[in-house]
Amino acid sequence: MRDAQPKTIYAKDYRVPDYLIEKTDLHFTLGEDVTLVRSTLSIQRNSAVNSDGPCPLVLDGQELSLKILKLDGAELDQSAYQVNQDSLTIHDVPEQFILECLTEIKPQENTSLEGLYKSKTMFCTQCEAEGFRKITYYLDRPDVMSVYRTTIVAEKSRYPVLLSNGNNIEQGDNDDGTHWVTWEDPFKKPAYLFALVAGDLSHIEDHFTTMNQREVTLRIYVEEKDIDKCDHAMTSLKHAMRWDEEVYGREYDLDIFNIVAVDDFNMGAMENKSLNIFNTSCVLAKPETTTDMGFQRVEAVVAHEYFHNWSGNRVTCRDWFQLSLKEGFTVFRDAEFSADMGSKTVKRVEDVSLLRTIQFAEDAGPMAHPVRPDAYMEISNFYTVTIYEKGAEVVRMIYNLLGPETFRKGSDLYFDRHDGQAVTCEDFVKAMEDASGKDLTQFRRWYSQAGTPRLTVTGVYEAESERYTLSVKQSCPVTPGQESKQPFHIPLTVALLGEAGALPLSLADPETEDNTEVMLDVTQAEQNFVFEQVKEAPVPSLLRGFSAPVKLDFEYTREQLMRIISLDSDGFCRWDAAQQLGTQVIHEMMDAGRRGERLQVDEYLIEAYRTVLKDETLDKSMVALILKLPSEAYLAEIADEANVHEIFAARRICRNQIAEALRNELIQAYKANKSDEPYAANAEQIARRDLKNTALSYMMMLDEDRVLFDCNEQLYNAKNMTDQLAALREITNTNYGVIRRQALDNFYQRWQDEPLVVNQWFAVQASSIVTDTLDRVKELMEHPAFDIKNPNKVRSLIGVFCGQNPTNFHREDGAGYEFLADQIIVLNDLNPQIASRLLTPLTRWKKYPVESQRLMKAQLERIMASPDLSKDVYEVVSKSLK
Ligand code: B3K
Ligand code: ZN
Repeated sequence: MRDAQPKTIYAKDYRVPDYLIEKTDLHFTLGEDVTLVRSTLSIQRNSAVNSDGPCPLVLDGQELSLKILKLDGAELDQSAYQVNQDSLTIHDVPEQFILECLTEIKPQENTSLEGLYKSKTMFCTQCEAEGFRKITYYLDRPDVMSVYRTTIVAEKSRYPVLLSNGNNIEQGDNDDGTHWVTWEDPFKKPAYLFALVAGDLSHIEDHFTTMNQREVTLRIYVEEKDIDKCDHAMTSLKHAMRWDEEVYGREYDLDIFNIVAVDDFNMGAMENKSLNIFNTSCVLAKPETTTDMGFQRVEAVVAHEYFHNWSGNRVTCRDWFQLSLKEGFTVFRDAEFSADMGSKTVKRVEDVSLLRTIQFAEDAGPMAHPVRPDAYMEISNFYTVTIYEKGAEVVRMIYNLLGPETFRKGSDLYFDRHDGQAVTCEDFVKAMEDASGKDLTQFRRWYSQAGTPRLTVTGVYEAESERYTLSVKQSCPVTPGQESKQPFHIPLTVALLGEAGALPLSLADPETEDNTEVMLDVTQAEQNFVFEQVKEAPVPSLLRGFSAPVKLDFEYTREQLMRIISLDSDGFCRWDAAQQLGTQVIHEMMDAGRRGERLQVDEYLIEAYRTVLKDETLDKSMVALILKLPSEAYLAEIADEANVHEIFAARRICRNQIAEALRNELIQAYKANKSDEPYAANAEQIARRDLKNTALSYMMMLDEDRVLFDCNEQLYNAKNMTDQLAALREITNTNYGVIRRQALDNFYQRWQDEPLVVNQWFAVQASSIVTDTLDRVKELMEHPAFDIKNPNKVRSLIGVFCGQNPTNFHREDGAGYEFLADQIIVLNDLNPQIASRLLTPLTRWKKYPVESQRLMKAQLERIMASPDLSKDVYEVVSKSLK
């Protein structure tokens, strides 16, 4: 292990900083071997700390080589300070002083992609959460906010573009072939929002006039070869800027907003003040090379990072335990934005799907943590679906509890009250409480209790008294460190469906227009809700819009589910009812398989799908959503013991029988949704392509030459990447070795110069169901286009194989597990953040049959025993083995 015993940091130990840094002046000399960083910091004692005695100054710093240290102009003697692995301590300092520090760093050798590093030929930074300490000695914590002035010196021919936060205030050329630029950011910010970029970049430029008529210059910097892939990001940025003004009243606050695309990046993007740095995968898009999902991702991530300018930058986090304060809120904001830009229902279904598979699994695993964690060893491990997606659901529940207008008052109050401050989740809830007068005391448990609550609901109809009673029980499983849970405040939105549609509800608020829907406040372990004057036996439509991040059990009959699918006005509930129907059917097939009987799909499901396929009044996106069976990942998540092979087999046979029974309808849907119109990433076209490709995917189960021909034709003639990749995915899943090989080779030949498309090519192969996929993945790791130092490549090949190919990853011989452990051990040295993220599938070992458990655990133990484990990997492995 690198650090003898990684320390656990506890939220309860938070103390305000002893010192503050008023001004930060940075001077970078970028070199091909070393980079020199001169920092000049105006430091003073924090008046908020009540102590008179002397207090050493402890600055964070890692992997720095200290050259000079001066206090108020005088160089410090070595006896005046102490340097160790993680810090620089100056024993005795005055109340107020200037500290000058010269350090040397080696960005070229920095493969962790944290701090200052090189991505291909350009320099770039990633400082969140604790990367700034790899640049210079500093108080690298978000509650120390400073004004930055940054000068960058670099060779002009190699690095014509030099960028940092704020405004470019001065620049010039030197005689030695270098040039320099000075940037000044007028807004105080924590070090994690610092950014620097130097490279040979091209840009597109546009302008935005804010609601108060301020002109903002918008630029997107990319490599010259990608300049034709920036328009969508620029349009998305302008939409996001307008949306934030209209929906939240938030205006942009500087004259310039820059986005830079880099190839080597640990996550999607980073919201550095006025200089957002993006993974190329989240900014570049054009129809020929980018799928519909890719277009949507660019729009969402551009918006997300932009929205951080208020929810994150203007108002930031006091400490990293508050991470969801900015991330949960910003994800909620970007989800609402995407819903407004495209299809609301599809966006909601996608988000709920992700939550119910990935986040619920995290909540049930060894790394489960509350939305506001109490402790961590390595904060990078806490950029999780719980902090982001569950955090967004918590904000959404507040939104639903308060209603849109009051929520807006709450957010206005929050931004006004805390502008320029580093605050806590509690401050956010308090602002919402103060603005609404609503008591959120019990609601706050969503921030402190981990685990997914379960609601068990039953309904009783008494015809004589026309009364319908819903009984709701809530519980929440034990999670690491939390043995017992107190009841949550759960907003449960319901409707009652009669034969012809939703019934009026006695419990509905008389002031709202819609008297067919009501939000019930579930606050106790057991609670009854009585509806009066219910004229017929209803089918309850529960958790409408997925009103809370919970698991809900209600024993629906198939007829009841069908009523929801056919007439519920809530898109989420219709989709969910279809998922429940699919789940019931697949479970029955699995039971039959265990009894040694033939697996036969229930006619009822086929008829339901037939009705949906024929219904011309239905939205195409809804048809496509309903036709998709519950995913293997979801079926595994809801199982007590996940038998992935059984799930895979039952689901596949189910798909096969559906395809045979609905052959004509599917072919009809496929043909009817082909189109020659020019590509647009709008909701209507996306829905049509989705339906067409969902139909194709079923048709390919038929094993008919004609279908294979159509699929090949789509692969070779499609004018957009969505259709091409859908066809390639199908062919890659077939057993026709020659056709498969040919299709993959051709695809690579065609797209070899487009790294993002090559990543998709890796991913399609890594997710293939053919049985020799692991061998192919190993072979691809030797492919010239693969690079283990590039996180996108690692995610596309290793990540997809281990995380999205259950049958092959869980091979019975354990070779999948061994392969992953091998990669973790290599990546642990190169890039600990990526290594630790990749570990996730192994951490879930307790979920699988006992023989798999043994094999998975053995690999975790092997990783644990390997030398020099990073904090990142150590934390995840040690918690998993507990
Ligand atoms: N705030 C960054 C995430 C940084 C992750 C650091 N390990 C991107 C985002 O959420 O917008
Ligand atoms: Zn974010």
